[in-house]
Amino acid sequence: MLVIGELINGMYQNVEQAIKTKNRSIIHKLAKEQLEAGADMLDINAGPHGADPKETMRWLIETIREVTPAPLAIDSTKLDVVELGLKLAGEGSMINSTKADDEKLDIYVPLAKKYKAKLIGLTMDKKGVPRDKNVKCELAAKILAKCMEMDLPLEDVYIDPIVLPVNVAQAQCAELLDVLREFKLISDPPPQTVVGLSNVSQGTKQRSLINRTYLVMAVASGLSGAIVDPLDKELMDAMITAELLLNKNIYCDSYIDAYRKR
Ligand code: THG
Repeated sequence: MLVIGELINGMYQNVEQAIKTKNRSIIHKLAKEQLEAGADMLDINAGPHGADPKETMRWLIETIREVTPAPLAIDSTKLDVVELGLKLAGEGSMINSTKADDEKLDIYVPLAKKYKAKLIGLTMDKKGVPRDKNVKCELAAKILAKCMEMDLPLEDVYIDPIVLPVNVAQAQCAELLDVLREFKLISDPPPQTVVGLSNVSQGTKQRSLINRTYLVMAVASGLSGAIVDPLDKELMDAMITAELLLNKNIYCDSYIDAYRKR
């Protein structure tokens, strides 16, 4: 399971504040803590309010590089921010993300290739997030076809079916689990998948419980990666245990410690 830490996001008040005041130690701490807690990668998002997202992305990456060479997922809808992020973050980074429109794929797939980066493809296009399962599968197939056509290795591609909050789109939560299972029929080997897990609990009062319950269900439905809060220990323990029960790791009494130590 690819674990991507979500905490360096200007959506969070502490990060927004750190960006404003150039407080490097807050960013250092968030980077180190998430990796120690089991994140394989860190999602980096300059946030919704910044006046200069490129400069913010530069500052965040340079600050993170003072403490770790870990791979980074560059989370931005702006092409120039993504490209700058890939340049600064170096090999093994990830583009988060592209939509499934041809115009977007024609830019982002070659960009991923150029920087030897992984690529998240969202199953949405200009028209927005489709409700229909079949449309989601069609968009996933379209992303994969484009990557194959342009020689981007499919092991570097992750399809994101887009998790919506349970309090506004309840039926979509169950549907997304079906979609994860149906994705497996699209290609052989099946495509890798990723979700922004915390979306599911936005605006609810039981965030941690909802997040970890949904993560276990999604892992059982074949999910291969997730953008999560890795400092939520119960979430990480639930994920590790789900993978154990799905026979992905060998049982021993100390399987949680063993996983954490890799
Ligand atoms: N798919 C992909 N990338 C993504 C998402 C996705 N990146 C962003 C997001 N979704 C995943 N990351 C987060 C980060 C934070 C929160 C949710 C998802 C979150 N933040 C608090 C909130 O909104 O309540 C912020 C408030 C605070 O605590 O200060 O929930 O789906 N590819």
